[in-house]
Amino acid sequence: MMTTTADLADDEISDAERVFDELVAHEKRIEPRDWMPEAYRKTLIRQISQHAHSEIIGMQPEGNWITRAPSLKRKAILMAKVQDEAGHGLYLYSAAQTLGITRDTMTQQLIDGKAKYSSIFNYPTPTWADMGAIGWLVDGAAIVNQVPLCRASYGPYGRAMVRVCKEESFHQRQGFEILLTLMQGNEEQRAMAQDAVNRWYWPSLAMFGPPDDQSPNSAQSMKWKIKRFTNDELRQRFVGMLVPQAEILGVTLPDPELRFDEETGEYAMGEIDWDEFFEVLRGNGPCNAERLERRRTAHEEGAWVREAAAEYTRKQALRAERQAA
Ligand code: FAQ
Repeated sequence: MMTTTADLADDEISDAERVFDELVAHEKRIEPRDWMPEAYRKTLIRQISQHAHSEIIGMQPEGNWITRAPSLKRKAILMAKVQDEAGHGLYLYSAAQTLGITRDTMTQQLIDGKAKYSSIFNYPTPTWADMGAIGWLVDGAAIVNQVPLCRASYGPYGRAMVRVCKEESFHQRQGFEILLTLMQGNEEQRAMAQDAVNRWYWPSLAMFGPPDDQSPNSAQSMKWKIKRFTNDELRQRFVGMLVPQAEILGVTLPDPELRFDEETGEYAMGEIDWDEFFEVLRGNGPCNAERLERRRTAHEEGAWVREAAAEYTRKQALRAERQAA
């Protein structure tokens, strides 16, 4: 049973708040039955639902290549990967539901265009090499962002992340392997791989969110131990991971200013196009309209499945009632 602030008297709230603060301070998990500040609940619903929507919308750019994968083996792998993303969406919607929001409400917010999902999924996938670049860069960024979320203070979110990260790490390796195969191919194949890396590199850096001085949610989310690192810290970690892998692949990262700064011990990098990022967030990216339309149509076309499932549940309950009588 969920305990909300409305259930408690004022002195009980301060006791509950003290217990909450202690649990967070001692790296203990907050569970659905525990009291939590309303703002904590709201932040979690915001982040987890956006994350779930990202996984679901994120099926589309790769889904585009299932019918055109270059071999049966590649097709089977891609289908499994896209199905994994659907599974991640389901774990995440389930985690958000423990906070008192329904799946229907979240879905409605998404198809009405009122909910955010990751900027990255609003870019097109014109070539097979995009499957490699998405796996290497997008899943790579997702892992760097999500491994610390396995320690998120909210139990259902952190536990969902453990499984998600295991699967993402397989996804990343399959993307790397697609690019490696192309880079060992002919000139045209190598050019295709480099072109995909050129197009996905900057959007994958933007996935980590706005720079720290323009990230309104980071400070509070870190105090609550939902986030463990800032957006810029994780972006920096990601670039550090990519540089040696790009060398093995033989691809160039498309940032002429990228260099290791001995003094700071960090990579110095060129400026991300934040205007483009905020335009994508406002719904004006290259594929925003297409992604939402596809999701809306799929939801409408799936209405009969939801109705059939509800009817089956109703009949099962009736049968159980009759047997009990
Ligand atoms: N896109 O104050 P902050 C994947 C919004 S899963 C769109 O820094 P916060 C798997 C942010 O929501 C990818 N919006 O916010 C896969 C906020 O707006 P709001 C998704 C963004 O929450 C791979 C505002 O900007 N991963 O890739 C973005 O502290 C391949 C201000 O930002 C997650 O969701 C963005 N990139 O930090 C699937 C991970 N960045 O809500 C298929 C969990 C920021 O105030 C194929 N989420 N915004 O209106 C997080 O870690 C955090 O929510 C951040 C943002 C880091 C994304």
